[in-house]
Amino acid sequence: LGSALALADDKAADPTASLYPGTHNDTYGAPTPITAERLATTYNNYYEFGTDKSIWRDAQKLQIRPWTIKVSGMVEKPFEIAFDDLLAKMPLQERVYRHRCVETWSMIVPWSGFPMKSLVEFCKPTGSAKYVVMQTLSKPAVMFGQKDFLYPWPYTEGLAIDEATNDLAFIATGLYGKPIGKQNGAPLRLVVPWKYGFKSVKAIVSVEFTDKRPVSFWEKLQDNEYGFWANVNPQVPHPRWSQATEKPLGSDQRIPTQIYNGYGQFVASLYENRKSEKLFM
Ligand code: MTE
Ligand code: W
Repeated sequence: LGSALALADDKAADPTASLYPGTHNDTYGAPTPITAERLATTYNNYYEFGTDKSIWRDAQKLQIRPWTIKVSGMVEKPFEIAFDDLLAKMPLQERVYRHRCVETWSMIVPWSGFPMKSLVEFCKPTGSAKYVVMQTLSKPAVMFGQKDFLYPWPYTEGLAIDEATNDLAFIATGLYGKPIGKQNGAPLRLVVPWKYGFKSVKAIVSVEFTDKRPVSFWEKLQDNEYGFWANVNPQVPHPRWSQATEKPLGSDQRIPTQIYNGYGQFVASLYENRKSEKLFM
């Protein structure tokens, strides 16, 4: 009973719960079948809490209020903003997206949040900014995975500005019509559904604009296996496994993987002038 009460308190204490799910937007499709909530919230990749999929309990120890996001680099004026203040300024929407992990599992989930484009505009980058870099909180006392010095913490990911301002790029603050759970990246995480899941950095505390392409977490660790662009392509195998098919969470049948994870009509044009790059790993 004690823990049930604590859980209820936690929910009641979330000052943003009534905002969800936000306005439903199916401009980018309404894929089915939606993955069971229990699966999407108990099978996670979040190396800060360990390398297996069952980190959801440990992730509950993370404190997400207060939460500050620092905006820096090539912007008109660097600033910090509290998550709740940012959320109040952003147009909340719900979008159902496919998600494809580089390890070949996949899911279809209803995210709530706002376009990354709205965040970029709010940050007021200068004309010379070419990339946006996002980092996860650093808190080894709770995120005990960060004590493992073999990894280049904090988790870092980046997008080219034209990717970040493509309307498909999303910042998720909710999932299944509620504030997003800690295991899925609370209070805010990136969602770029045409790329492998590792690009979608969780628990963001900093947004930096730069003219130099950043080196992301997995790229730093193993650049021959995980590149910067990481667009989904069934025809380009990972060096150690095929990317031709995927296993939806909760299903025992593999299905074909689609180029750009099925979002080519919205994003393929971003790469017209980048054909010489390693776009698909
Ligand atoms: N973000 C951080 N900070 N740490 C991580 O380990 N894993 C990534 C991405 N974002 C990861 C992260 C990977 S590989 C995937 S597939 C997705 O988160 C998983 O998101 P989910 O747990 O919400 O399904
Ligand atoms: W992944």
